[in-house]
Amino acid sequence: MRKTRNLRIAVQRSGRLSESSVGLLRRCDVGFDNGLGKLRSTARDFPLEIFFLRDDDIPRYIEDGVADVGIVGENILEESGSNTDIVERLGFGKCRLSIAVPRGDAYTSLADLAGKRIATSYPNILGRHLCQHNVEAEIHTISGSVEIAPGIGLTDAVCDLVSSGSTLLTNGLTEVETVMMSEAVLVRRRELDAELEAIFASLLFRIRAVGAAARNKYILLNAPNEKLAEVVKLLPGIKSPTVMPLAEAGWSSVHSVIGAADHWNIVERLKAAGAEGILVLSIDQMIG
Ligand code: PRT
Ligand code: ZN
Repeated sequence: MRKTRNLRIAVQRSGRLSESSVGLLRRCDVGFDNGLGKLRSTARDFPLEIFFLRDDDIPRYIEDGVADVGIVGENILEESGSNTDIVERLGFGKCRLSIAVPRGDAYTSLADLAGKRIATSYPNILGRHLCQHNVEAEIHTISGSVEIAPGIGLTDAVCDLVSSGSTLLTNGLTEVETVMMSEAVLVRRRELDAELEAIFASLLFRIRAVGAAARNKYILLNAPNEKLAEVVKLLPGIKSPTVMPLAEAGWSSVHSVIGAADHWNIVERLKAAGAEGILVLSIDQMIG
């Protein structure tokens, strides 16, 4: 009997995307061992092999056919110029690639950087951005601690990833321009044979179900029947809320799914509308 092949997925070994990438696969019920220092692992209950790599290497590994799919920051993908396809935005590792200048320096537009020196680990993205705006500047490519470059007199500005902004702040820099927004994405090699394509479709089905679950909450509540119409109006549900009579006459139990982003707002309005015993639960997987 022919052994089923494994789809090979590349994830970051250790860094900002590692925990969420591994967590996502685990929430898809893909069980594997990722002990410290492990470079690859075979899933126990899904035809998947996981490669743990440096994030910068992931696009190349996929393009070269060493891995089939991967989880990587859009910033890395864009910088690599790789022709892998983004299949899904994953909602973690959110940041932006921004230009920053020393606090107090006059800045009105990108044109102010003409002839200036800019330190970055993203020379390709920055180069394209400057070119699009017809600005010629000198790009200094450095691989780490970009934010110290102006302070030590190496450059006039930086172009680096920002999330909270505290690194820029502590280094006396002000963000003046967003070059790109980024988050972790699921990417794939264009050409997959039928067998791998089918495995990928199953994995994607699970990833989407986990993603949808994370964006929603399951809500249960009791409401007196005379308030039911008002309560139900606040609850869209997947199709519409489930309403069932309680053992106590005159009361109903209402079940529904609501967006996680503003669920507190809805809960407050439900309470004000007469709902009682409101329970809000996390969802593991949600298939529309
Ligand atoms: O070893 P390996 O090469 O795999 O890892 P790495 O050190 O190159 O990458 P890592 O783990 O730092 O980041 C992996 C990915 O996380 C990046 O490619 C981005 O897609 C994403 N990400 C999200 C970030 C940030 N947020 C982020 N804030 N990557 C880096 N930073 C750095 C930034 O460079 C700066 O030094 O954090 C600092 C700024 O953070 P704030 O919060 O002070 O603004
Ligand atoms: Zn890296």
